[in-house]
Amino acid sequence: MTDSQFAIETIVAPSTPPGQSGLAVIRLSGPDAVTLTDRFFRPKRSHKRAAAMAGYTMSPGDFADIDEVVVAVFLAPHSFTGEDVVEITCHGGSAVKRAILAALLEAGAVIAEPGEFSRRAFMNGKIDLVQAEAIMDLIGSEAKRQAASAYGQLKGRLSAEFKEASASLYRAMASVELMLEFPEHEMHAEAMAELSDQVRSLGRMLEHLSQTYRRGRLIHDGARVVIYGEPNVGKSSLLNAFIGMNRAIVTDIPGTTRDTIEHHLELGGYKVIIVDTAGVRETDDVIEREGVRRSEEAVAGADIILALFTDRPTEADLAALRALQAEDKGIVLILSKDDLLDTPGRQARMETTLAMLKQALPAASVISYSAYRADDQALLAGAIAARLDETDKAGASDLLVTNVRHKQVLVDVAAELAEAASEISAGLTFDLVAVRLRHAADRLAELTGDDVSEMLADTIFSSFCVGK
Ligand SMILES: Nc1nc2c(ncn2[C@@H]2O[C@H](COP(=O)(O)OP(=O)(O)O)[C@@H](O)[C@H]2O)c(=O)[nH]1
Ligand SMILES: [Mg+2]
Repeated sequence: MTDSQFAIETIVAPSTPPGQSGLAVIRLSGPDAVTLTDRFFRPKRSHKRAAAMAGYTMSPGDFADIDEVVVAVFLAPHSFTGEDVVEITCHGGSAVKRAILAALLEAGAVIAEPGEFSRRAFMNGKIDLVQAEAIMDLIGSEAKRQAASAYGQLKGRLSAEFKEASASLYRAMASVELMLEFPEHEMHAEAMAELSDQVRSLGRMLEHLSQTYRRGRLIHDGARVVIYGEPNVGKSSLLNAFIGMNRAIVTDIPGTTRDTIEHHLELGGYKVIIVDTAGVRETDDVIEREGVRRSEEAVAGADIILALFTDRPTEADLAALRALQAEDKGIVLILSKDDLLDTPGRQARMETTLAMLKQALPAASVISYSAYRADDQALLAGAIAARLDETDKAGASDLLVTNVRHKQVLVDVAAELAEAASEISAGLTFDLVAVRLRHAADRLAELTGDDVSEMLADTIFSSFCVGK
């Protein structure tokens, strides 16, 4: 075995996206990060070598005098990866970026794999897996609440909760191991009951945490707001007016919209995916029928449904909406094309419809709407935001599970602990209980990566982007 097999390579990658930008950052991490930087950049003024935030021009050579850069140096272990890290901020033209990267690669740096900087941070114990995933979530955040939740996880709040659960599980395991080790030291019925309670309540705690995923998903993945109603009621016009651009084709021909159209926006700090659908009706047209099928699929996956009507909804319409409400979907009823009515007509319609809806769908909001009135867009935004707040407030904890991987582990471990608690109560042999608890502890450790398998780490890090 040679030394080189153990040598840690110095990795390099652009941390900013490809293409032109004002500035770009090229990041190095590893033992040669500083010497490589020293080789290619010279101090602008009196600096002797790379130092945090010193100004540099490129050294004479093939790419002499093509740019001025700023170099930030973070010496090990006080860096993101725990290794020496250098961030070179240059102008964001492709020629400059290419020249710098080529020089560093030629001199022995290797191009970083996707997620390799974070992977090194994980390997060097700077962050755990939950925090590594939070970094990717923060980078992908489109809305304020989404970013705040990811940042909370990056700061380690969720990891701390997971670690506390592990510690508590290890304590229970210790009691069981003791029993196995010293069978003659029989446990009193009282102590057995206490152990069973301890395991059961830990299981419940983890189950509750897994249930925050409902809200966590809403914040992390975004709320799906689906526009629903018969053809020609004004669904596509609502989408266009609401997002302020002509995204969907609008005509007076029923069945114009065939496919579902999605648009992302931020509303009240939430990420919202608004979905226009073909709507629902019986049709012989093959394409429209597929559109109707997709509309139904969109409705099934909706968090909030904007149900459009130009007439009073029928009993069948209301029954369908009630069924959707029973599935925990927020309903906003929209009386569309309001501008077509004169004031008395509108008033009469609103009054009777409202009375009817209050009875039929007490929890739904109702708004009278026109795609042609600017004020109505704010009204609609307010109605959607209120629904989102309601869903978001449904849980008491402000600690949210936003990652489906975490949720699945919590559900599995909670079930296993419930089982173990029953086994302890039933007086089953401790060998069985010990195996079950150990398995639960292994699963729980997967969360933070305390005992993570190579495969799991590979799966997680390979979805990262280059330069992070
Ligand atoms: N007066 C009026 N007409 C509207 C309004 N919204 C849509 N329309 C018209 O209704 C027709 C159908 O609109 P569209 O948005 O394509 O309906 P969709 O089939 O539900 O998507 C078009 O001719 C629109 O111009 C509105 O708020 N007021
Ligand atoms: Mg349409």
